[in-house]
Amino acid sequence: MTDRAAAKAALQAQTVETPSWAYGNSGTRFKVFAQPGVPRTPYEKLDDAAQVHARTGVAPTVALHIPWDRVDDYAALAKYAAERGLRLGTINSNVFQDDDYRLGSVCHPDRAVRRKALDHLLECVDIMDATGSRDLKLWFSDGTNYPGQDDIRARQDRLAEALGTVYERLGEKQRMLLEYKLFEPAFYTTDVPDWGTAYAHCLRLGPKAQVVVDTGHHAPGTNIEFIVALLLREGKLGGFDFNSRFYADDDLMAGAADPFQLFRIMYEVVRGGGLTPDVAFMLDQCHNIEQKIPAVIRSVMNVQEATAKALLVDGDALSAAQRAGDVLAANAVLMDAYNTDVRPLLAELREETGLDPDPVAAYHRSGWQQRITEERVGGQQAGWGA
Ligand code: PSV
Ligand code: MN
Ligand code: MN
Repeated sequence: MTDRAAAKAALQAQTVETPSWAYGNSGTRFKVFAQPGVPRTPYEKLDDAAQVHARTGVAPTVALHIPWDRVDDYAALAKYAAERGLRLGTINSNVFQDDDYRLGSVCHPDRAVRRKALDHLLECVDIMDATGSRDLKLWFSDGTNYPGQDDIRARQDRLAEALGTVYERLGEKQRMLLEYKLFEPAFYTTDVPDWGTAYAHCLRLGPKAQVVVDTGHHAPGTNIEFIVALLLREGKLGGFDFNSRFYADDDLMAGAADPFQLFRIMYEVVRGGGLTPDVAFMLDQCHNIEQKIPAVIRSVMNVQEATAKALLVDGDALSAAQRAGDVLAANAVLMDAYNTDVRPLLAELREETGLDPDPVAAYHRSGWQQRITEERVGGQQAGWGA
């Protein structure tokens, strides 16, 4: 038997962090299509994120990207967020958009470049102190393009040294989330290409170092839910960057390309006791051609739908079938949950908490899109595809 009331309580407690860069203009290396009304400042990104939270009720934090969201006074930015019912979330470092990083950042062969990258990471922790953020997200574009270009093992040593210094700088309640990615922009070796590499570094560092799983960062066919189950089991799953992909790191809306995969991931989260604040559920996506705010709302809803289905899996029936070795029955239990239409449950939950049951429609009715289209001229690029 599944408990609808318990499922609703869990859904009410789950929050999804939205990324500041999802609100800005973005694109591919071929073209950035500017959209009317996009934010011109980090403050305006927060205004848009507040719309997402107002409609969904479960998106109270916003991830920042430094330097894309650089401001003079981070405490003031945090105050501005609080006035809108938001908090500043994960700080994303950026050691990939500078000419100096041609051969890497913290893994670069030149000590001076490594130092520059490390200083940026340490500055990000200073910013966390000012914003009250818990997590520092580290994604490194470091790698090589040609066999022999650099020493693979020496690069791991340099990485470990930098990570160790950042780890020592973290406050009592702060964490670092190490993100892996199979390839791109490096095409031969990547210095943190997979969960195993991230896990090995995090294990050495200690409990404040955790792995973050970006759903778009694996080889096609990779069983991501297995990775999730394993990391949770080892106490090393720090969070997710949700997005969906058809080919590579497409950064499409979470749950759009493969909702079944998102369900399977969320099932392992629920199964492994990961539906807690210790696991950060973040979006990391860009909206190149679709309207941004409703796309973020839709993505949050997609995460909620996958979570709802995972919560509806009949655990007793599933383990009975598994114990009996009844393959088909076990699979049917999982598929029954996946095939449940959870939209009425979520609509009910929203109504119970004073929200419109249809967040996207409510957004379109709100007049916000018209207002920003008229008021904002010269929107800021998210940082991608320049
Ligand atoms: C680059 O692939 C990336 O999408 C990583 O996933 C980071 O999380 C994100 O950019 C922000 O730096
Ligand atoms: Mn990511
Ligand atoms: Mn990515």
